[in-house]
Amino acid sequence: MFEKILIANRGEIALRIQRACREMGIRTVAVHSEADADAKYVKLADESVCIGPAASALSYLNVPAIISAAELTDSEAIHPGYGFLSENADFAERVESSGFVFIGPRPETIRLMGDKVSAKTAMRASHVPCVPGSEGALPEDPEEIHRIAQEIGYPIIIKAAGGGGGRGMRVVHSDGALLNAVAMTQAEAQTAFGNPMVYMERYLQRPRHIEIQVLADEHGHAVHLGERDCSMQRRHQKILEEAPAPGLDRILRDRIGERCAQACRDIGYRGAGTFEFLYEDGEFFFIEMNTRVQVEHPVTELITGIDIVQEQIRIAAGEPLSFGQEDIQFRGHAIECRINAEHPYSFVPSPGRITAYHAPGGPGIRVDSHVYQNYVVPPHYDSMIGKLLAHGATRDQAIARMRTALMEMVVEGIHTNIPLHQDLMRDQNVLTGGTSIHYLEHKLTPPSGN
Ligand code: MV4
Repeated sequence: MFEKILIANRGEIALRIQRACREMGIRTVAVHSEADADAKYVKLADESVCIGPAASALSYLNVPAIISAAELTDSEAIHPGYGFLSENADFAERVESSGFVFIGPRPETIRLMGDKVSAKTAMRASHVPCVPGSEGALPEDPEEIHRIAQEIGYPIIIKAAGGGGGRGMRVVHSDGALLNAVAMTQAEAQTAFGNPMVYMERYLQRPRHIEIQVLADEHGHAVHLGERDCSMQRRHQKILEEAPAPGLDRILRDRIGERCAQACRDIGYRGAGTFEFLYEDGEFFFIEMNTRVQVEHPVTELITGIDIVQEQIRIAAGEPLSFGQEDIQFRGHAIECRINAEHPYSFVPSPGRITAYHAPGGPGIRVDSHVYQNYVVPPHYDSMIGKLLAHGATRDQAIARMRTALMEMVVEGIHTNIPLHQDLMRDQNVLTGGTSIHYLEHKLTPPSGN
């Protein structure tokens, strides 16, 4: 096992990784920007290195500075967390060529999944069900493009191969709008991702967003840890996640989960990963794969009892998975509320000093947060200040525990979205479960006129 790991991230996930390391007897190195110099998790790390000014481009995305910090501190491995450099294949390559272990998949795998066209081709080859669409990237011939769209049937969606997470997409409702939409998406893709390649899919109008968590080791073993329902989102920012997905049949979950695990074996996947699906009318459609640990990983940890970050570290150290699919049991229900420093209904960021803070507790409650009283939320990064989780024997119990926890939680001095979460935990459609990806934006849109 490693003796020392460098954590190339900030905030709650930096603390989460640090906790996993401490439990495993591994020393930690925190790297931080000037804006995070006084953060408590930086002081809690065994060592810390300042890697640049507040702006992410000059610090958390500063590859030479991070590699130098690893050399300076004699670290053996680098955990990238989520966001920042976590899905950057060039970074993973630089980490490995500098003699460190990258805690994540091989660079080639990150590259394969980073290109959404090659990701889909690989998944189709492994019999993972995909959204019906073009076989690979769109051809140049306008007639061909029209023919593919006709075959799929409108509405269709044009997506950039270099996009993902909601960037570089355009819905098209008719033949007349098709070629212009393709040209516009290509131009945007060239500018945003340096890759003009686009592909086409049938546009699903009211899907849920359900993802499957997997773990795979370097010895050909792969398991799935079930699904998470992440449909509650606004502008591609998830705000609440849960596991299992309400109303999803167990047999269907095991079948799609096993397909994902088999795909991992087929492509020689290594580490933790997430298969993203759209789910509509009882069918799963693969859209993308994420090759990092995700913000919402704790809901899966709560229902399986498996520490996903520790497993990432063990896999990176070359250990075989210590359990098989038959050892994994799903117990109860877990919900995660992302607590953001923002106005609850306008979503305007609200950085600044937290003047009073009290974290909730009690049976089934988990808080993953790096903040505390007098902590100053910096304005330079995303607004998530922590995650509040509730686990219960049933979904109703998890919701009841979440309501109490939201009531107990105190964050003063800044605005947070806690009132929105309190509202959602009493929303009849949320209580029923199974709302689509459009539900939150629909709920927040005031009824117009008459
Ligand atoms: C789609 C779709 C409907 N049909 N693809 C947005 C994020 C990116 N990961 C894929 N996205 C979508 N792809 C087809 N064929 C609708 C979305 C989508 C969405 C997906 C997941 C979560 C939130 C979303 C919000 C808007 C659109």
